[in-house]
Amino acid sequence: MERSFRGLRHRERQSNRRKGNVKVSHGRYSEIVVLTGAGISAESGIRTFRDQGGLWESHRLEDVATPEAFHRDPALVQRFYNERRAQLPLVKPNPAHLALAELEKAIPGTLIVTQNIDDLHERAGSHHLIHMHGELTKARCVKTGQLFRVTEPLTEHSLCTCCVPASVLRPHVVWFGEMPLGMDRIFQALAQCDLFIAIGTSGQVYPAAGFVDEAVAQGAHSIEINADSSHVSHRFHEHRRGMAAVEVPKLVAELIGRR
Ligand code: BV8
Repeated sequence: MERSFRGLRHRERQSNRRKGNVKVSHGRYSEIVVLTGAGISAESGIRTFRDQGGLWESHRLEDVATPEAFHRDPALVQRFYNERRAQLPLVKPNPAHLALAELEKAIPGTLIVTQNIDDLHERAGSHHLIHMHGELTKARCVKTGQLFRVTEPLTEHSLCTCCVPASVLRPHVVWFGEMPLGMDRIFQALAQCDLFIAIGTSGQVYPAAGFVDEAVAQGAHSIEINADSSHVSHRFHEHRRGMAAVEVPKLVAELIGRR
């Protein structure tokens, strides 16, 4: 049923495209999903994971980004996130983040799904935003799941204030092997978008790397913006090779019809 419905929408969308009467708001697209990865924050000075000098060069993923690592050495894991959290006040959104906030204002059907745990999209002014891998600025009670804003470095002795006796506070970050956040909302948006854009992601981590397939299968157009090719470049209709701070503002200007 689902597949045939998608097929109908796909054919309808294709025929609409031929007739040229695709839903129009400012440009050709009105329901846009934007997936961002570490590459969009690179020009703000935040290290990526797998580029030269990336985070996984100085830490083994297994030592700092899995539930087992936190169980084995909570002090090391808390230090790893304290170091990254301490960088946030020293960096700021770059033109790519700012352009996406402008896109959301011009085309309200825009949703950003970010794999990043920094707060640069919010600080750029984006609101329709899902942090599918969590947020550096928040911690979570391991027992109740209640969230707390982090105002000082966490240690292995950091405790919640929602339980008696108090429970351990962990970074509000999705580690490998854990369920990403907002998946229902994400799959719903992918099922109805007419444009899917991936910016600065290597396409190596699932389920995020598979989102392009979901969008393209139901008829969306797809664009990849990356300084290089990614593991899923071949899944995209269109490629904009270059730095996000240059290519994203250019694409947004096209989409909102600004010269
Ligand atoms: C899940 C938070 C089930 C932490 C991250 C065994 C057991 C369980 C699961 C698995 C398993 N084996 C495989 C899996 C799946 C696993 C996975 O994919 N592993 C990989 C390594 C093979 N995934 C998971 O475990 C996920 N959970 O599967 O649960 C499930 C499945 C389906 C539906 C529901 C549940 C959870 C994964 C989340 C892990 N947490 N981050 C933290 O940040 O510390 S992942 C981490 O890597 C980042 O958050 C980011 O999300 C991810 C990908 O990194 P990128 O953002 O792409 O960054 P990268 O450095 O790789 O690339 C940068 C790109 O930018 C490059 O392409 C570069 O060219 C480009 N670039 C650089 N500069 C610029 C630029 N582009 C433009 N301009 C520039 N200036």
